Amino acid sequence: MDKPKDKDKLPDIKDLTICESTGQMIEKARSEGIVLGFDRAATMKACPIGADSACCKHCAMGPCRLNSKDPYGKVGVCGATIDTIMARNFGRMIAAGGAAHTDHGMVMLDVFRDVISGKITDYEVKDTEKLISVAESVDIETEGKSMEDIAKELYAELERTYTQVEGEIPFAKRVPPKTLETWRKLGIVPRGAMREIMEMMHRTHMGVDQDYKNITTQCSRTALSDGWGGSMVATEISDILFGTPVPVATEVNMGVLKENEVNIIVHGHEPNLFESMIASANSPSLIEAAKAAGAGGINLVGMCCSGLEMISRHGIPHAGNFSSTEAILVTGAVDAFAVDIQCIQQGLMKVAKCYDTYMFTTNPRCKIEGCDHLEFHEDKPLDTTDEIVIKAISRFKGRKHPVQIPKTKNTSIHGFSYEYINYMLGGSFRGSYTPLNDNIINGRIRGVAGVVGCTNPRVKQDYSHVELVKELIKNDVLVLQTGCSQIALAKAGLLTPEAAYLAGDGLREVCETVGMPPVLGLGACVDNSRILIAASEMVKVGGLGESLADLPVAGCAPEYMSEKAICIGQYFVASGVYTVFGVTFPIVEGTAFQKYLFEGLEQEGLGKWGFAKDPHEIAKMMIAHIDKKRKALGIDKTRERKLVDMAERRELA
Ligand code: NFS
Ligand code: SF4
Repeated sequence: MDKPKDKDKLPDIKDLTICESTGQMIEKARSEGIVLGFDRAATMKACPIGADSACCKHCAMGPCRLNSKDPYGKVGVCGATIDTIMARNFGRMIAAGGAAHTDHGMVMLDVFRDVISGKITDYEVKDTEKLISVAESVDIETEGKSMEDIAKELYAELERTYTQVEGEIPFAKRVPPKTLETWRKLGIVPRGAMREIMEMMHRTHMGVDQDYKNITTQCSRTALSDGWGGSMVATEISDILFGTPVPVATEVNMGVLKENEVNIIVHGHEPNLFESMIASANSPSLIEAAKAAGAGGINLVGMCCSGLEMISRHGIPHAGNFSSTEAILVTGAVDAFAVDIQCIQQGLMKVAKCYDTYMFTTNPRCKIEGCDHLEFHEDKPLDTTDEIVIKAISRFKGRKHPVQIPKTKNTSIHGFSYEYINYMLGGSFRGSYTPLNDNIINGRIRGVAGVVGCTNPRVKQDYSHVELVKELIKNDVLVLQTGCSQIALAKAGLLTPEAAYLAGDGLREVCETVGMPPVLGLGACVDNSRILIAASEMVKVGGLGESLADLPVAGCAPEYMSEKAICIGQYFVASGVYTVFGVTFPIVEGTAFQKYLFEGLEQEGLGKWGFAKDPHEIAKMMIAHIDKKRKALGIDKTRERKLVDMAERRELA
């Protein structure tokens, strides 16, 4: 086991996380000589040139490193300028991030096809209402047709999301007309994701596209093929197969582990594995086996994004976000840890070994050297998931490590799908986003913010998420959440209706009337597509402009770390949303490419990027943007009047 070099030099735990449970486990790990990502981050100093994206290794004439202090003082051996180098790197991040989401979405579509053809029998079309509404949204005639025929037609149509060589992807039909018009003008309506990602990789090869603006155009097109393509298909098909979420109260944090039960954690991104784990964990014979081994039962718990899908659909407890995945193994209480794809740190394996936790990779795309691989097949899913439960029971029976489970757990509510928000606001007979628009227009709600994305051990875990969201709701901004960010806020207790007391007067009034939290959990990272659909509905309902770019909304990933997050950021920007990132931004400040991303795109009718490290600064930027949009819509007046207090009134007189 690699020992931390000098224990005294390691950062203070209170600077690493605001999550008490994770902090306790970092401390325990240190005392046992186990190194977690938090401490690796402290000893692995980030390369400053790489952090600024000022280097290129696209060919063997390089690698070339430019100087971020004097970005135009040098060019690469081929003559590539700083703007070309940064734009190409950015484009490749988007290609990789988009590939991850779209490959996942394509797998969901594969499963859907095999379910409707009868090849897969363990899953079924659970939500026929959703099947019909998705089919109709892409202009499939549903009147008088059987579910099977609708499903087959929908499959054929959605396959184009990936494979279409020419023309627009199916969900382009959901884009507000004015926004779509802008995309057409700029040439960024995506074809199939495979084509866009391929072209992105081609154009960023040595000696191809060397005009940062032209590269950025393909960045937008590729990213949109994820947001309105791969990710959206992943969300919609998951809902069709496993049910559209409705709000459910559950528990989050490490305290959901149970000392006297067989604890199984699933961490990853595809709901398929997890859905079958639920079946196995509820199998009477396996529960019997667990009891025979002396356990009170089988405790199935989620982490990261697939955990978020399960929390939303089934109320399965959630143990923590990305930065807590290694730390939770240090409890010694985890009997099996099953992973599928994405955000699975290689370091997990080593920690799992230290505590004799059975760790399994299950997807052929994601194996880890030295880790047991139990491949998951959707046509015989229980073969794998039963085996995981059996292994977990055997580890429980032979537990050799003292168990130390942090006590904290928090109640929170998740599962605010686009459809549920519609119902919640409008009532069952006339579900509608009109009340939301009305409350934005009358100023009770100032605007809407999406706060999403990863946690990153380079910054204090959860801190920026929580500070940012608190400030937003205090200023009457309704917050929508996906991904690891949602768990940060759930642990802080903000995903409950009671948290409305932290909101500004206007937002609080709306929350109390509807009985909703001021912070709504929408699901996993692919479920950012739900935010796009909700925003499109706001445009359609009217009164807030004609395109997505007119809406008083903003987005943020305050602790991002992955290429997927960059791709999400770009598709929000290309959709018309001001999107602010924290931690670091892969760019040299003051360059033409930076100006283009941070200002130029907005002038073309899209959204724009922003960057700041401090959550309060981020809040200020987002609120200023929301106010700017309100002003442009002519709805700022109502709000200003509301803010004038007696003292100011006297002054005016
Ligand atoms: Ni999304 Fe980041 Fe990973 Fe999910 Fe969590 S880290 S970009 S939230 S688990 S993908
Ligand atoms: Fe250097 Fe140009 Fe090769 Fe990049 S493509 S490594 S900048 S020579």
